[in-house]
Amino acid sequence: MPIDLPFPSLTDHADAVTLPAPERAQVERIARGLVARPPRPIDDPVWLEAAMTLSATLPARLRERLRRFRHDAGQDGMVLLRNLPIADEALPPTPNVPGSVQRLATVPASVLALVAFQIGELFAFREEKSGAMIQDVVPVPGMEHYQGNAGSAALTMHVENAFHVNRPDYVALLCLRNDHDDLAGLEVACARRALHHLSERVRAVLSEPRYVTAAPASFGAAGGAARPHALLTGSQEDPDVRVDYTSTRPLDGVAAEAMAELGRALRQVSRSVVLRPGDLAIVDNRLALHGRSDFRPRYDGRDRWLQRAFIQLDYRASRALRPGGGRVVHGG
Ligand SMILES: O=C(O)CCC(=O)C(=O)O
Ligand SMILES: [Fe+2]
Repeated sequence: MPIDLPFPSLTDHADAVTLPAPERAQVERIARGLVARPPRPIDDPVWLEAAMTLSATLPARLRERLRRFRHDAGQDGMVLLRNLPIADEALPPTPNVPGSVQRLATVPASVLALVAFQIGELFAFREEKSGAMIQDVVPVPGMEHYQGNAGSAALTMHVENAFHVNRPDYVALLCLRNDHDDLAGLEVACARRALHHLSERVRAVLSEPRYVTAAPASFGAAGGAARPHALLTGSQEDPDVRVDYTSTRPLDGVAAEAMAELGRALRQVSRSVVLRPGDLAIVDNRLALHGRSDFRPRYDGRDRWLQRAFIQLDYRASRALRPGGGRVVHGG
């Protein structure tokens, strides 16, 4: 006999959940309350604490869905929440400067923080986007070919901050605007699906410390010397993955072949999701890589605009790199 729940589960189509209107309205009320309540600077510990507290008042069915996702990110290693409130009637022009972040609370930034706090701890890196908790992912003029989120050429598949010992467990991307042509696809490729396309021999090579991943230039000397690591770790039948197809380097020819095989397998199982305004993709950064297809920005204030947050489960694990117990990881 199934146990009676006080509420029905949100209907789930594979890994996408569309928030019903009453839930959307409830999320919007909470977010607006958070915007109205001083202080408004997002990175102020008082604001972050209020966001954490209010996240407990999100609709029960949404919290249940997030709880299940945290337990198991499924075969795709991601969940897509649709129809979140982003106050689009009040949306300013898409920012177009490098390093753009959200400093003051807005409805979308609050929604992102509220959801993030129901999964784990919101955190950021001092060396990236000035350590802001809510960051803009926007195309920047002159950076079209940059291998980072300011670019608009295809962004190669990566585990976020793969070089870092305290890399995010989850990357959350909330869409405020899509590109003019509805072309930009968030690509997500999960190791769980890719594994079936790899031979035992290749998996064995990928499980050995035959690779190094460099820190991005922005991390500078703080990145330290890259230590050899495996691309697949943990359970042999359900491993974690750690690779960035721009900054991970194999240490020998056999390792290089295996890494290329993994790349082919990941491409075979990769899903492209064209995010619509109000869509929030949360990618399990231990199980899945992500990237982005190319698109054509116009720099007219209506370009593609995502807001991004990083989430960590074991907050204690990064304590040594978070001076004063704050949410910003220093160096690595
Ligand atoms: O633009 C995107 O869809 C993803 C960009 C990205 O990889 C990131 O912001 O971490
Ligand atoms: Fe990324």
